Amino acid sequence: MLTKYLGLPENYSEHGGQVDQQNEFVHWLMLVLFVGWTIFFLYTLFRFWHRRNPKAEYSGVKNHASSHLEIGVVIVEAIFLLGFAFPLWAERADAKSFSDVLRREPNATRVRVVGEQYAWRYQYPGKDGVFGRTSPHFIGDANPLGLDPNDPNGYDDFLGSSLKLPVNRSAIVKLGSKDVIHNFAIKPMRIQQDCIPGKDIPIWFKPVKIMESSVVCAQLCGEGHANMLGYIEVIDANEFDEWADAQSKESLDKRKATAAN
Ligand SMILES: [Cu+2]
Repeated sequence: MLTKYLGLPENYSEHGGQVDQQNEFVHWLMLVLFVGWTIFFLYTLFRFWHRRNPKAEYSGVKNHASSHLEIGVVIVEAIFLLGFAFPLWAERADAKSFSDVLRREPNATRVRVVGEQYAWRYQYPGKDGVFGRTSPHFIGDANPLGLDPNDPNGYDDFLGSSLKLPVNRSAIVKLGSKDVIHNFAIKPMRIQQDCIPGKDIPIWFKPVKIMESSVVCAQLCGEGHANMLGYIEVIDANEFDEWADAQSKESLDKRKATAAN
């Protein structure tokens, strides 16, 4: 109920409500701490006012009320962290969660997202569902992600200039970087993860409403960081399948044409 006062963008993912709830818990705790500390501060001003205490007292506080309160705060924070935040994060990023997703939804969307100074690029695995191998050796103007032309798994892969996803289907996004550390963030999806050079880091979420929004880089990555803006589009699932099939076929046809020459 507090969340509507936090100025959060509308949520478009299945798990987003839990993130907002967590956010709300933390804000309630902060509110309690703020009010508590303010009351304590005012009390101290009054209690130790110099006119009431012309002579300094050296023995200090003798009861343990403050220690008990501090321990109480630590316990509440531990519950938030261990009971809510860790499980929520594990559900997004643990190795087991991906096999669970694929068991539930064998047709889950899979995309590889690569950050570079200062753009996002998207590789789809195509009809076979397997990403082609990539290597920095093959990176060039016509091959920005360095797809290995000799890997058959990559023949039907295609690149997207925006992140297109079907609605109501889980999306497993594998994140990487070509240069420095970036951070893939889609606020309306309540999803965010660092992209680290040399690593493939997967994360998953399920868009539940048709939408268009931005993919932003949430890690200061250089002078063009503020312009590192991508585009996400969640569309009807049939429309997505048609689009993906057509793109995949186009890649295969192109491949056949080059092979024939
Ligand atoms: Cu960046």
